[in-house]
Amino acid sequence: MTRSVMTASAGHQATVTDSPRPVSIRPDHYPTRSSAAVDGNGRVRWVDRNQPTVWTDAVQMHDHDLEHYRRAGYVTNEALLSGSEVERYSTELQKLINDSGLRDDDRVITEPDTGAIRSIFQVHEISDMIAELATDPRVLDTARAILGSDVYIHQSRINYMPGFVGNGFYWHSDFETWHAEDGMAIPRAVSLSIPLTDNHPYNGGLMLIPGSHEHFVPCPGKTPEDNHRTSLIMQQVGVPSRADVADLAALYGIEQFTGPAGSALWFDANILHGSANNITPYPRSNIYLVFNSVDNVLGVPFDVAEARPEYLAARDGTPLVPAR
Ligand code: 6CS
Ligand code: FE
Repeated sequence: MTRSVMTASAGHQATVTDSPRPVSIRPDHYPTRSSAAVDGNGRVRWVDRNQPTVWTDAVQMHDHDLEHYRRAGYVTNEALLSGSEVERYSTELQKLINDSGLRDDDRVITEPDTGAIRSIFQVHEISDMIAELATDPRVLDTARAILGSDVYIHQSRINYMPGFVGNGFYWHSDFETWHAEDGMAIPRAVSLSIPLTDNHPYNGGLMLIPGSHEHFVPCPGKTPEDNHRTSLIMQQVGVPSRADVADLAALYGIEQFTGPAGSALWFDANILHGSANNITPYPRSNIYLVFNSVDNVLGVPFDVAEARPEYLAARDGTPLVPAR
């Protein structure tokens, strides 16, 4: 919709387009939220993934079974980090959590009920040690084998999920948010989650629906302005309907990633996942590094006029160089 306004300065007519959504010139292969297709029963229509999950023909990379990743949309590694590396990174995490200078930083998300730190975003720019992890060949070779190109960090974070008060993350596809709110065109991105405390079934271990990465499930609802101010605490828009979660779970079942500190979980940008609250005394603190292909750099968001801040979604696609 366009309307004419008198500009204050020159007093001449100007035309302002106040379309509520961006005019993205790129085709939207994965319409969601306000552009989701709905059938006669009010159910959204799933969109088949029309891109590969693994973009090379690699079947194995640094102890990762990429055949499993293709099929299930995720793969684990028993021991990516050594015992001494786990110690070093755990000390780094504690340093970050105790850094009072970070407290008022927008990149720090706290639990609303207790004020405990829930997440710290853009940790690869805050901690050199975590930045190094991203260029470690065990990590970078695997990300490049999955995405089939040079890669850069789209997002990094630590999810602390503290004992007793760590709230979980409701079912979602990361890509659905990154598409709608960050302008990521296709799911050519992969997340690496490295536990630095043991991940158990009972302290918020990540649940995944294997195979769900093959279906893009549009989410109902229109994206509120500055959605990230609430979605990173309790995501309400950008989550699939219960009927869709139930259908996917009936189709594929639910699996759970559990593993000792130093193990690893790689999961596809579009796989449906979530985690329960942690009421045990044992924190579930994991580092997350999200790699995006340099051929999939962010553009205009597909469902909001204003892109999210760069600490949630990097817009500089300069490729990572492997540390040798
Ligand atoms: O919105 C995001 O980018 C974040 N939200 C969730 C629930 N998972 C991915 C990411 O950390
Ligand atoms: Fe997520």
